Amino acid sequence: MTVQGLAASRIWVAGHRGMVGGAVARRLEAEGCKVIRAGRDVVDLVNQRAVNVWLAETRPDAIVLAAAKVGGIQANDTRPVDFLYENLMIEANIIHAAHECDVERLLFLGSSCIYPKMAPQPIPEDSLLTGPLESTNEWYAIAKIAGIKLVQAHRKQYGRKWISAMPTNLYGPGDNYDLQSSHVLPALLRKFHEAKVRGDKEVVVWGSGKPLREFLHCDDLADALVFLLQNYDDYEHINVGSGVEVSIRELAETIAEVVGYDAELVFDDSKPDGTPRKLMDSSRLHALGWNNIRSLKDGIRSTYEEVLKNGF
Ligand code: GFB
Repeated sequence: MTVQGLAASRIWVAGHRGMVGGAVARRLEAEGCKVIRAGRDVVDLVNQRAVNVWLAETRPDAIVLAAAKVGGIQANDTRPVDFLYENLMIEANIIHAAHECDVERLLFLGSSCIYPKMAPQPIPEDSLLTGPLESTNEWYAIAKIAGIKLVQAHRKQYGRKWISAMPTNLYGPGDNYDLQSSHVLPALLRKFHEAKVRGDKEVVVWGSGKPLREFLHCDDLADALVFLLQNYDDYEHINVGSGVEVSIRELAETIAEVVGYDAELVFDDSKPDGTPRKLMDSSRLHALGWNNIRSLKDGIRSTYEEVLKNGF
């Protein structure tokens, strides 16, 4: 049984098929860990009994809980049951089974949307539960807040050395490029690429283009998470952001530059803007000694290269 420096530990990455889980699995393998992967055909994460049985047989040293139902603003806004129910079930089942099986370390992943819509900016960890949530993603946010609390409850009642990290808006290889359910960065990358291929004069951007967002490459997140598994053991969740925010209009302009196509931006105000601003205060993480962040343009460039090679 090992975990301390992580090397040679057996770590279950729940959600390895997703963008974040995939990045975490790659990063842990580079650290010398044995990564355990289990697809839906092996264990159904919304079924408590199935998770209990599988985990009791598998007995990992640690779990990175990256499995979740995720999506962009429209998916969140139109499928509240999926985002609330599935996420509650997945996290509760895994966390409960981890306790039953006495798993030493667990890292739960949340999201920056857990914070109040009008939280102070940059958003410190202690602004959690200080005000109303943004309505387009309150379902997902409530599920993720419950996950943080479940981890804290296990620390408090059973002394578990389990932690939670809250990443900002993410992008990178393995992202979802479906234009209805994706997040803004992959959506605009695809829209600009297809506009270039077709020679379109316009690209449609949802909302006003004014909301501000912070973006982090999933490989940078994975690096931060490995750092946290090695260096962080605290009751409070911890923010993981890049510290750089851009407006959606600026994001579209940067993507246009990377793709190399100058189309007119048409703003579709029938689509929601969501939270006006969502910049996280990641100073606690930086004070611990992690600050390994690539620039947004470099990250978009390598992501675009990847989709040109492997397709959307
Ligand atoms: O990335 P996104 O879907 O999610 O949208 P959130 C961010 C902003 O980009 C919104 C605008 O103001 C969108 O209206 N936008 C412009 C677009 N064009 C597009 C487009 O083509 N597609 C998309 N998707 N957006 C999500 C939450 O919020 O962030 C989740 O719903 C989660 O719960 C995730 O927390 C990180 O940043 O608004």
